[in-house]
Parts: sequence; structure tokens; C-alpha cells
Amino acid sequence: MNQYSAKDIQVLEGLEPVRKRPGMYIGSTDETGLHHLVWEVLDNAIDEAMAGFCENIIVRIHNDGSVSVLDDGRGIPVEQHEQTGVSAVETVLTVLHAGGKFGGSGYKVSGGLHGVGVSVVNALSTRTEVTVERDGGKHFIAFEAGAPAEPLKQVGTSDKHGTFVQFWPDPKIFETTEFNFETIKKRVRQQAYLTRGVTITLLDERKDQENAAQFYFEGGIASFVRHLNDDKESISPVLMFEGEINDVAVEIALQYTQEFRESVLTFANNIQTIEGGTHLTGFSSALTRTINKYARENNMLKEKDPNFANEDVREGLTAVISVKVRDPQFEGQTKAKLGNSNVRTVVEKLFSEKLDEYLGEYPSDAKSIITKCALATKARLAARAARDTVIRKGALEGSNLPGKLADCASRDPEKSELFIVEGDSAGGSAKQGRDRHTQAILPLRGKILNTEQSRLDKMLANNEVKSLVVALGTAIGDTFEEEKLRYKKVVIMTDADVDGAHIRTLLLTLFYRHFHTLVARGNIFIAQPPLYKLQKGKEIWYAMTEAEKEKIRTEHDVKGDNIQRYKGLGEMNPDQLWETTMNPETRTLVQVKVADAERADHIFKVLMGSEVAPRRKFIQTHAAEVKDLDI
Ligand code: 0RA
Repeated sequence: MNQYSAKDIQVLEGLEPVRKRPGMYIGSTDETGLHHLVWEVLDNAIDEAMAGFCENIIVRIHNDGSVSVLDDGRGIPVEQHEQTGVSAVETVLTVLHAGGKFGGSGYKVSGGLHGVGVSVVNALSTRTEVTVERDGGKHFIAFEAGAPAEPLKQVGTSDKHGTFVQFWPDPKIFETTEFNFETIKKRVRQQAYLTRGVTITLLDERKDQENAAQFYFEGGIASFVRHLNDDKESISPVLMFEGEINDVAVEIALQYTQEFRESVLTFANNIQTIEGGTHLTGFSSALTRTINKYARENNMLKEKDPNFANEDVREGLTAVISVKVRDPQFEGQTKAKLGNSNVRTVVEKLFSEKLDEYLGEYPSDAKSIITKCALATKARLAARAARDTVIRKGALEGSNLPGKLADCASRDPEKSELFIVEGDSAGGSAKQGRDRHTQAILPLRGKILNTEQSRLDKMLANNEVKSLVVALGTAIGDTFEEEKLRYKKVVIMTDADVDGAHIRTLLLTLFYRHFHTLVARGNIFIAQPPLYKLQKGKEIWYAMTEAEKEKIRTEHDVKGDNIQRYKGLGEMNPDQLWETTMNPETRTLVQVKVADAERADHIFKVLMGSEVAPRRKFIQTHAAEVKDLDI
């Protein structure tokens, strides 16, 4: 009895703070936070795979709002835990950070580094069920809101081993409890790449959206790089390097492509480090040094030539860097930057040796790579000259903003908004309808430019792009300064038709590639003009969607003639445009997330890039989805 109350107290002390302040543990309680629960449970299974004990993982989205993860690892131990006096499995599920604290040396690189452990999942779920198979037995335990609800009991015998965790996220905690198949699929795929040899199956059993996916990658991160370069033209094979020094295990896969941008993803203990860190620094300096050394030694850089700059050797590079360390330190604003200083030296040493060896052994690959670097240098110098001209003009001709820009009176970026509007006629309405004090209008004429095939210097020769860059105030390329942004909100306002969607994609691509920081900081928005106007007598309603229109139509009995479908922004008079789309009190703006811009970039590459096959595939796949094509 005493033991029980002691345990209860401990459980409360353990998990109560998690329910009180979930954001502290999983970042947020929105869709992202919800999916964090899945990552946490999945990470535990991946840990078992990394430690070499698990080959199969099944993630299941059930039809009752729950998700489960089944693995064939060792199984969470079920015997009594020394410190807590209750079973190990109960401890793991009810004590914060208890995840990998025992089990000993098997846990070389315990992940769960999101860092919180499966007890947090338990705390934030109405119910959690765990079934463990190990040592000949099958055991079951259940929890409610983090507290044990059904004590651990043996429910049968088994000659298998593994863990099954099923949880029902608490709707009182989360803003949404709807899991997203694609989000989970992306994560599962990524984890499968990072854990060579593990098979991860994802099943969606919800009635309306049955779906399944399975991932197994023989090639690990080399397969990952191949996947990232699906839609790109390669100029080298995928190179794969791996090794271990002082307990730091390093895997690097890379491939050069015809792209202008680099795409380097870094991971520490299977956790993506979007802010980079010591592994990236080590990689980057080894890459520059080794390529320069090879180019010099082989007379590909002449005496008079300067060395390749770091950005030159990174142009068109796709790479995945994955390190496993015993005690990872995550730093930075979002705790997504690896801090362990020894990792830099290890990666630098290992990678420069292996890359040097490779270049020596494969001179024709070396030649293609160095030719690409030389081209990048040339382009960089040309772009700098072009940009300097634009910036100098912008600066000299004064606060001389582009003629087409109707600027706002306010000079305070916090209060200022820039509307990028498609076409002169909509631009006219927007100029008349706006709040001149805080809203600036920049009309763009037609298609801005196919940025896909243009380098920065060519892009800056385009007047529409030039106007936009000057209006933003941040400059572009390596002199980009986010603090100089003249408007806190930059709003893309295009028609709700195919052309509008195209221009929006172009702009998103431009922002994604050249103003990435602005996207990441949440400065970019998409205006939501209404699709319909409904009128009955003096009453007017606007509807953003088909469904909304139907609702208003039936509720207020608006007959056919009084429903107008807006084909373009230009059809709205200035007052209507203000009221429906621009007025901060009544409008809806959608903030662009990096993932949206990334998607636009991808679609754009497929539709506009030089590779024909993926474009054909995309059009064939999506042709049926285009229902309402008004050209
Ligand atoms: C602690 C120790 C051991 C395994 C685990 C935890 C474990 C946790 C989870 C969570 C999901 N699946 C899991 N599989 C294993 C090692 C026990 C031993 O040494 O046998």
C-alpha cells in the first residue's frame, strides 16, 4: 500500500508538468506537436534498430484516433526497476527521461533526443497501451493520462521479442488530433534512409483514407541522396564515405548536380540538425580544402588563379551527413545545431582523407566536379558585378524605389506591408483601395521570369525581379541583409485561376531560393481573395470556397442570378478588394511555411526544369486533378 502511494506521488511529480506545459516538452500543441508524439515513439524503435536489435517497425494510424508503433527489438524490460520499485516498463512510461537510463552499454547512441522520452507521449494521451514480448512471455500494461490504469500483467507466452506502443492523443491538450499520412510518411522514409537495413511499414487504417507505404534502403543515405536528386541532372555518381574515430561514427553521401543551389542535410543520432553545427563545419572545410588541393596538384587551378571559395565547391552539391555520437549536445535557437566540438575534427579528418583518396582514384569524376566548381566561381563573379550595379543604382538613384511601386507612407517596417499584385488593372484597384499609410503596392506584369534556368546575374537583368528586390530593401545573394527588409509582411496577391497559381508558384520559388530567411521568419503571406460574391437585396456575402458559397446560398436563399464568381482581382472594385482581401480587420492571410515554399520549388522544378521525364510524369499524374481550368 505504502509503495503504491509513493509511486503515485512519483508519477504525479513526473508527468504533471508535462500536462500543464506541453509546449515545453513537445514545442507546441498544434499539428506539429501532435506529430511529435509519433516521432518520440518511433525514435525509441529506431534506437533499437541502431543498436542492432530490431529489423522491422510497423507504424499504424488507427481508425479510432490512435497511432501505434510495433518493433521487433529486445522489448522494454518488465522486471522490477531498482530505483522506482515498479516494473521497468512502467518506469519508462511514467518517469521523464527514464527512456535509456538503463539497459547498459547496448544503448550506444540513444536517440529519443527530441529528448523527452516516451513518458511525454503517455502524459499527453488519454490512454496508452504497451505490450512487450520477451524472455518467453507476453506482457501488457495500460495508462490513462499518464497514470497506470491497468497494472503490468503477463497475458500469454511468446517466442518473439519486441514492443508495441499504442496511444490516443488527448483532445483536451491538442488543437487537432488528426494525423497526417504524408507528414508521417516523410519522416518514416527519412528514418529508413538513416537506418540502413531496417524495414519500416506505415499503414493508414482510417476509413476515408486507407493508405500504406513501406521503406527499406539497402544503400542507406546513399539512397537518400539519390532520392533528393530524383529531379536533377547529376554530374557525378553518388559518393559514399564512412568511418569511425574516437567513438564518433560518420557517414557521408554526396553527389554533384547541374543545379546552382546546394542541398546539404545533416543529422546527429538520426535527428535532423537544421541549424547545422560542428559536423557541417568539419565537412565544409574539408570539402573546400581537399578540392583546392587536388585542383592545384593537378594543375587545374593555375598559379594565378585564386582558390575556390567555399560557396563554389558547394554549388550543385547534394549531400547527407549523418553522425552518431555518445553524448550529443544540441544548441541553437531550436536546439537543432550540433555543438560537440570533437565532431568537427573527426568529420574533417575522416572526410578529407577519404575524398582525397577518391579523387585520386577516379580522375574523370574529379575533373567533372572541378569543372563545375570553376563554372561556379565564374558565375559568382559575374553575379557580384550584376548585383553591385543593381544595388548601386538603387542606392544612388536614391531612396529611388521602382516607379511602379506605390509605397506606403510609414517607414516603420513593423507596420508596413507590401502587396505584390498580378497585373496592372488589379494593381490599380489595390492602389485605390489600400490603406496608404501602411500598405504598399507593387504590380508585376505577367510572368516574372523562369528563374529555374537563370543564375542570379540573369535574374537581376529582369525588370520585374529587380523592382521586387529593390522594393524589399534587403538586397540579394551574399549581401542579403534581413534587417533591411522594408515591410514586415510581404503579401502575394494573385488571381484565383491557373495563371494566378503559376505566378504564385514563381514568386514562392524565388522567395524559397533567394530569400529563404524571409520565408523561415514568416514574412511571406498569401492573400485570400474571395471566389464568390452573393447578394440579396442590400446584403452582401463573400465566399472563399465552394462549400462556403453553398452554405450561404442555402442559408439565405440566394438565387442563381445574385451569385458572382470572381475570375480575377481586377473584377473587384477598390472598396471590395479592400474589404475582402486587404483590410487587416476582415481579411484572411495565409502565412507561407518553408514546407509550402519547398513544395512550390519542387513543382516548379518539375514543370520548368530541363528534365523532361519527371515533367511528363507529373502532368500525367495530376492531369485528372485539374477540374476547373479557365484559360
Ligand atoms: C530500455 C532498455 C532496453 C530496451 C528498451 C528500453 C526499449 C525501449 C523501447 C521503446 C520502444 N521499443 C523499445 N524497445 C526497447 C534494453 C533491454 C535489454 O538489455 O534487453
